[in-house]
Amino acid sequence: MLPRHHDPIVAIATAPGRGAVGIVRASGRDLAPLIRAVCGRTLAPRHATYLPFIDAEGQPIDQGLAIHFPAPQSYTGEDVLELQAHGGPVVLQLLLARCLEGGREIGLRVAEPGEFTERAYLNDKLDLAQAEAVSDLIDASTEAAARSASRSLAGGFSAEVHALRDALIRLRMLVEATLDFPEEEIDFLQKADARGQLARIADQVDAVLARARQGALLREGIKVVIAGQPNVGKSSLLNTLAGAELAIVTPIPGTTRDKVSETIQIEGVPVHVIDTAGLRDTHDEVERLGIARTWNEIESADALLFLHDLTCMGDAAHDAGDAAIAARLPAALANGGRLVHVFNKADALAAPPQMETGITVSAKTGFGLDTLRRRLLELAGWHANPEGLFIARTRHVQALRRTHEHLDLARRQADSADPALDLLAEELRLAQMSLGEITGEFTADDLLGEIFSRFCIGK
Ligand SMILES: Nc1nc2c(ncn2[C@@H]2O[C@H](COP(=O)(O)OP(=O)(O)O)[C@@H](O)[C@H]2O)c(=O)[nH]1
Ligand SMILES: [Mg+2]
Repeated sequence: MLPRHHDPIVAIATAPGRGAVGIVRASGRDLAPLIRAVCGRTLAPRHATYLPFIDAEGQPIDQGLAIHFPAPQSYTGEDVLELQAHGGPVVLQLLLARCLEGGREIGLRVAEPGEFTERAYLNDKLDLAQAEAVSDLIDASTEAAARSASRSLAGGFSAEVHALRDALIRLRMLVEATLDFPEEEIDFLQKADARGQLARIADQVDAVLARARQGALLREGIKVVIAGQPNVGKSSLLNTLAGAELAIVTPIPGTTRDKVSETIQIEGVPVHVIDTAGLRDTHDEVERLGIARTWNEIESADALLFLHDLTCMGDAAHDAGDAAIAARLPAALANGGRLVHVFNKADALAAPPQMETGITVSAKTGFGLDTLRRRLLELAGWHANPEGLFIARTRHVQALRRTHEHLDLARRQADSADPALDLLAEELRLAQMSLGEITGEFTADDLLGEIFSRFCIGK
């Protein structure tokens, strides 16, 4: 444990700004001196006591509830003090300053982002996947993401990882015991059905991996960029998808100069939709900068909606404009972004054509948008029912992939004509290490620092 993990810490736990109630929270090995200084008395464990919070002269700063959670029955596993005051920024700053003053003798300092949860993790109150779920729950942008984060926090994901780990440990014990009795090596693979066990574990890893991938999608969502020539209806499409007038719509080409973005949800999956400046040759300096940004956005998109205007198709200038964009797309989508052609303004034609190469829509009437939404989910690889899903991160998906790779190598040994049990044992050990990274059993300190630094302060 790093030395900083011994300091008592304090922070405002509620969001900045005004609110009915604001909370200052402290955690440390022994907070008795702090409690005496700020509350002027001792507190019954886990009881809310209404009292004045006092300054150094004994004058009240505010009146509120104080709760003492003695170690180890607290969020962090240490002594925790929670002060619920009125939620004004000045009151809370005063209270924070008073805590720092009253806690000087015990070395109280302001907490860094995620430090409370980091302590909960270090004191075995939560494993790493659960600690990450705390932050994912706070950051959840859709209801489905919030519910899955809550499931991960309750230990749903960790339980599946632990079941895999336990199966791996049993197999490892078998393999390593056999290593100690080399004369039995040949029998071992048959007798203990080591191949069958390996195959079953590998299948389970694949199943968890598939669910984790869906969970990561629920957390991270996908980035969809709408691009095309000016006036084809890009801003209208964003507005219709979002159900709000976010971007300015006019018949004047070149209206949108900066990107406008909105996160919408499709079946609970967050979809970050970005409207961009229309792509054309222009001498307007501001518009040119906007167009350069459009191309940057396209390069990092998971999906690009290349919007065409059905009412202009066949017009030579318009078709040349579309062709010029199309020529640049392969390079811009080199990072794997998927291209979807979308033909807009179907409502303006008596008989809108069914375009085989893409989806026909009307941003004005909403025609075709359900098909478009389904296509986006399909491109993202979403095929889950958010019920029962747990939230996951790219980090977890990668760890499961590595587990899968080590199991593959182990199976190759087991299946070879002359299996080397020591190599098999080593691959199983590596597979278990990769799994352990998810729950934090084997996780480097710098990765921990990186994970917790992305939390908000006071959590
Ligand atoms: N009839 C019809 N007009 C549309 C549709 N979508 C956009 N427009 C019109 O096309 C013009 C340009 O729209 P806008 O969304 O600003 O296009 P952008 O330049 O690509 O962002 C506006 O006059 C819109 O009202 C549509 O689906 N049907
Ligand atoms: Mg626009």
